[in-house]
Amino acid sequence: MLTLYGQVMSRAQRNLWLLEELEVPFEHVKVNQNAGESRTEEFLAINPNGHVPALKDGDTIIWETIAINWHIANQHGAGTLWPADGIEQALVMQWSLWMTTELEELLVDYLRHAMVYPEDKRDPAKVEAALAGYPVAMKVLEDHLQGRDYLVGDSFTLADLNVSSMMGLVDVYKQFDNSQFPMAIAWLEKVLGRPARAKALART
Ligand SMILES: N[C@@H](CCC(=O)N[C@@H](CS)C(=O)NCC(=O)O)C(=O)O
Repeated sequence: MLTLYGQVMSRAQRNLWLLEELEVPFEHVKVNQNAGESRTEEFLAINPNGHVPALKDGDTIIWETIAINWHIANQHGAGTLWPADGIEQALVMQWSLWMTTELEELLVDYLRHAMVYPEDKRDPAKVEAALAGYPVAMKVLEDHLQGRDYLVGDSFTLADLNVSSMMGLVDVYKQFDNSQFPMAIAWLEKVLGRPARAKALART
């Protein structure tokens, strides 16, 4: 039995959505990072970085959302969400890492400094940087999605899930000007509408 640590209103949403897509049974421990629960001695023994999520599979503990999803998809999604073809596997990883390196920090900075942090802790420079960086990354997505329904191949894969889940977290993408990105937004709203994501969101 797998154990997933992390509440749905965190990056753990990425893993919860995948587990629901693949209908994998798991125990859900709703560690609340906002209440300091990812920094307890007990949780630091699970993830020494003090972050959620983490996954326990037997004696193995895995952290980092992309690595967790890679493991789950390899074990339970081979030939579906995890493509059989080696080139497509590389492209799934390309898009997953693209999100974490090109867009994710910028979205998180925006969330923190425009929405979550109290006024006196907000840094307007972070908001400015996010507003400047968002269209640059989104143009890459928009250009790639011309004539395509999904990021890799012609069906929904782990690439679509890993990229869209972070943009869908509290609908952060709606905070930006998306008028130049119709294909990307149509793709995003299609994949975020999947029933398995709704099941993950219900795990509050
Ligand atoms: N790169 C990591 C980031 C994990 C992360 O920063 N998690 C946040 C929640 S989304 C967290 O635990 N924050 C609380 C803390 O660091 O104390 C991943 O993708 O798993």
